[in-house]
Amino acid sequence: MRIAVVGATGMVGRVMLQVLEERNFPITEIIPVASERSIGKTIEYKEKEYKIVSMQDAVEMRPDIAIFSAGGETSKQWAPKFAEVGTTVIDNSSAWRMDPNCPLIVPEINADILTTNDKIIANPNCSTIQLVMVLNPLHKKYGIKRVVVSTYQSVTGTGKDAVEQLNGEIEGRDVAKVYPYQIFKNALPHCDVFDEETGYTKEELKLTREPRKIMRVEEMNITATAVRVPVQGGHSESVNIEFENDFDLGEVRKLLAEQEGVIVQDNPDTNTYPMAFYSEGKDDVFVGRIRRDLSQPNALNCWIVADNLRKGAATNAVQIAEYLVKHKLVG
Ligand code: A2P
Ligand code: 11C
Repeated sequence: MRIAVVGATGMVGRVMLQVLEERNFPITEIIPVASERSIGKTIEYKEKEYKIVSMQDAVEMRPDIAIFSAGGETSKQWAPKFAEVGTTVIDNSSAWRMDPNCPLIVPEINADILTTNDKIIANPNCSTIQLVMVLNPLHKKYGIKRVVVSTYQSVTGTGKDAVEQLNGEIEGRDVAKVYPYQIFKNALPHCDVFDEETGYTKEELKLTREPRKIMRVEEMNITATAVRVPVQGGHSESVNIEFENDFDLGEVRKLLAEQEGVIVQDNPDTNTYPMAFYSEGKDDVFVGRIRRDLSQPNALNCWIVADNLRKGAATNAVQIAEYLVKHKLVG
């Protein structure tokens, strides 16, 4: 496969290259792409240096797959140009996710809908991916009625400038602010921009809309509050799930333990629960603090953590590419 990585110098792009390398993805040519200011610089892949090329040059090279992680505007403008020359785009931005013509894929859940005609495939939002990895097996068994999710999101979700803001504030350096306020020693109930009509942030709306499309359910109600915290390892989520039917806690743990890509870490006796710090660099979704909601029948609370740059972004995108190759849907 000839693979273009668009946004190769960014937070997700760098992890993308790392994940492709680790999983030994069958690559004959890697084409790193970034903004005009990075053209000519080099990027390392499997201990070799590769020159960063422009978008237009990359389109003309007609790669088999282009994995995009360079923001929504870049995707809107350039993904169709790649698709036109026959490249399959796997897009990590929010640009195409809710487009009815673009599949929104978490491979463990709905990769079976992919066909050779899908030229722009959307990778879901990071906080959505870790949520649906836990919701889906439980929905299949008990039917989910309503979900209330509150997130605690790592600064890596905003990009490299946000990590620089946090580190600068920790070290007492004068740094450019990506967030409207200091993030060190703070918690901002503000991820992505506000939607004027509803008062929710775009991140909160993604969390309410994307799971229904991925899980192919209309009737599941989700409400969300997304919060940025001074953390780098991964995103955490406090999740309350109300089911149509009653459940057995032991069976819930068993269903989650059996779900590929999910690891249950849940033992109050040993202080065992998922934590952002320990999720960093891992591809799994971790779930713990699984307990009945004592205020409501058929409901439970849990705590879900994942490395937002890996399963939340790069790993999920590479898994989609692996599925395309395995099922001969590309190239
Ligand atoms: P560059 O490093 O040249 O700015 P992050 O999300 O960590 O901030 O990274 C964003 C990524 O998207 C970077 O690789 C960045 O490249 C790339 N990028 C930003 N704007 C464009 C653009 N217009 N065309 C191509 N790549 C872009
Ligand atoms: C965050 N979830 O942590 C975002 C990052 O729609 O792909 C990814 C935004 C997106 O801020």
